[in-house]
Amino acid sequence: MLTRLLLVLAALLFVATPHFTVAAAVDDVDWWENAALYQIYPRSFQDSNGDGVGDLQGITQRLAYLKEIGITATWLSPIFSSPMSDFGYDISNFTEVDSIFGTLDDFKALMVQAKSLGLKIILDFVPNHSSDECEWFQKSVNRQDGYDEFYVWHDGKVNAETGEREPPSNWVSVFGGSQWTWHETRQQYFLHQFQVKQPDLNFSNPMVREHMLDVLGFWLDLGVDGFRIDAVPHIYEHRNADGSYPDEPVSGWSSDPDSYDYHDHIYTKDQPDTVELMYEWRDYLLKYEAEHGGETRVLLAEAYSAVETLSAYFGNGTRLGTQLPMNFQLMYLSGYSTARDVVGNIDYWMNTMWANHQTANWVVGNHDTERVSTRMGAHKVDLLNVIVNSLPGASVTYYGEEIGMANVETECTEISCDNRDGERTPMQWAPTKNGDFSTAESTWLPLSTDFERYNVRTERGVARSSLQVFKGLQQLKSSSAFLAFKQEGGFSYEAVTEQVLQIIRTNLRNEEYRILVNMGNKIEKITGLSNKVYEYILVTAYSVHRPGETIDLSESIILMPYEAIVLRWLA
Ligand SMILES: *[C@@H]1O[C@H](CO)[C@@H](O)[C@H](O)[C@H]1NC(C)=O
Ligand SMILES: *[C@@H]1O[C@H](CO)[C@@H](O)[C@H](O)[C@H]1NC(C)=O
Ligand SMILES: *[C@@H]1O[C@H](CO)[C@@H](O)[C@H](O)[C@H]1NC(C)=O
Ligand SMILES: CC(=O)N[C@H]1CO[C@H](CO)[C@@H](O)[C@@H]1O
Ligand SMILES: [Ca+2]
Ligand SMILES: [Ca+2]
Repeated sequence: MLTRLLLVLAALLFVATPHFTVAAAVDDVDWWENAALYQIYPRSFQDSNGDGVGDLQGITQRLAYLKEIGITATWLSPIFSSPMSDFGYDISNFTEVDSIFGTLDDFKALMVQAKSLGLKIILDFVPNHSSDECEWFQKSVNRQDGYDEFYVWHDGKVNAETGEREPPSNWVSVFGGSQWTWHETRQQYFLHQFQVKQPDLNFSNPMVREHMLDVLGFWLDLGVDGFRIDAVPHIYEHRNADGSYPDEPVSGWSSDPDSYDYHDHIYTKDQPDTVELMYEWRDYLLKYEAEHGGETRVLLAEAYSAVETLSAYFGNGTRLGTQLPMNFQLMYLSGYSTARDVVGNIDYWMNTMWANHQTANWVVGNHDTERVSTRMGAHKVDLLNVIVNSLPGASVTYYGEEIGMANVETECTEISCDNRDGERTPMQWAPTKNGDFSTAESTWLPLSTDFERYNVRTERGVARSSLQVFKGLQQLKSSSAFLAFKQEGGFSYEAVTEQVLQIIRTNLRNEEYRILVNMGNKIEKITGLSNKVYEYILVTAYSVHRPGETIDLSESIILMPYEAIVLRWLA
């Protein structure tokens, strides 16, 4: 019903609107609104010096590949100086490149190559905490002038019964255990929402905020196109007027008092000041743009928060905030999710974010989440890639998802023992030694055992491989009908059966694409989708059709299990 209404509106607009507004409408889409974003985990993309760990020169060598597959911008997980206790999410110097990744000159060379290819570079920005080895923390420990209140320190409280000192509150860290750790030198507790080696900065301190703006400025001056802000909901904590910290209530989701899920995080997540901070950072970027020119600089925000909170991050009518509060809804799908489930997860975002701000982005995975192949099954990888690249807005691909990489079973080593290692293994470039990731004898994490089948070089030569499907999708994503999503009736989506998702993309030039995705393991026969004749233009491995074949949708269409196709109306 909704579909039909939108199509009728589109048809009406086509009649009533002269052609020049078409161009104007398409041009109204700023680069980030429809971007194909790609996350690189630098340790695992390409090793250039044979030490078994990826690095900046390696990324530079591989930038042409990103261009080949149609990427607009890539964001790099942290490349900054770090003791690597959380692989770079524990930063000891925010304006220095860690030697394992190379030098600042390597980064400058990367920027030059990216600019010459027309690729945008986005850096990870980790404001919530620094490493305990950061000079700022050392100064704070020693109460040096100006740094005394840089972090969140507290004396703790004395237990009336035992007379012993206890942490200021019952807060549990994201990785388990108390958020408060006693510091012998300073004789106070410090707060850490993540690891002990990641003390939280005090964002109520204007000096901290200023230092962080300087960090943004440092990298902007080197030409970066924006930042992806880590762990946004954790930046502020609630503090009572008397300086004490309130306990968090039990959530009922976990029986282990040391696990993060044990409490409802009403005082340590999504505090109101966070929204204001997003506006402050965006203002800084806007000022930078006004002074230096060039294209829009973006802020992506990592926030596992309710969509209403994300909506406030985006802006409120008078203030602008982060352009891309990341949407993880499609990451929550499982192997059992039906097309109707998918629509529910899409609705959750669209009903608020699209309705209020006409903005959307779709994340498939990241370095904290099992890969699609493992989470949903190898036969669902292409389906997810089709869905995120067919919906309006920006798509966010985690490296390797375009070739269908799966999680790898890893064992603890001296270098790493993290339950997230399985989705952080080396990129699979070719069916040769170490997948052409490194010339080392061994790599920091092992290669997948099936890299000889799932790798870039092999998939380049196989029609309908995940890589070929992904490339085809990027071509469509940058075409006129897929860019016209802000126009009335520019898109629609619905579950036409329990298992079949349909997405329609149109523009005012009367072009129309229909994307059909069969999430189920049964053959589906569908009638009444349309009364027009279409051409198959993109097919996945499970399809029995070829591009160029036609189909009359006034009759019926048959979809094989796990088949996804893109049809174009032959007007
Ligand atoms: C970070 O490194 C730069 C360059 O080595 C140095 O000038 C600066 O003082 C360092 N900053 C901190 C906070 O350690
Ligand atoms: C954070 O900094 C502000 C401003 O310097 C200060 O008023 C506040 O007490 C500090 N908070 C903590 C927990 O130290
Ligand atoms: C938007 O947010 C700013 C800063 O928090 C606030 O001052 C302003 O009143 C808000 N505007 C609206 C329309 O809510
Ligand atoms: C997805 C993501 O970036 N997660 C990171 C959030 O922040 C913590 C602490 O900085 C990291 O450990 C996660 O990897
Ligand atoms: Ca290396
Ligand atoms: Ca914090």
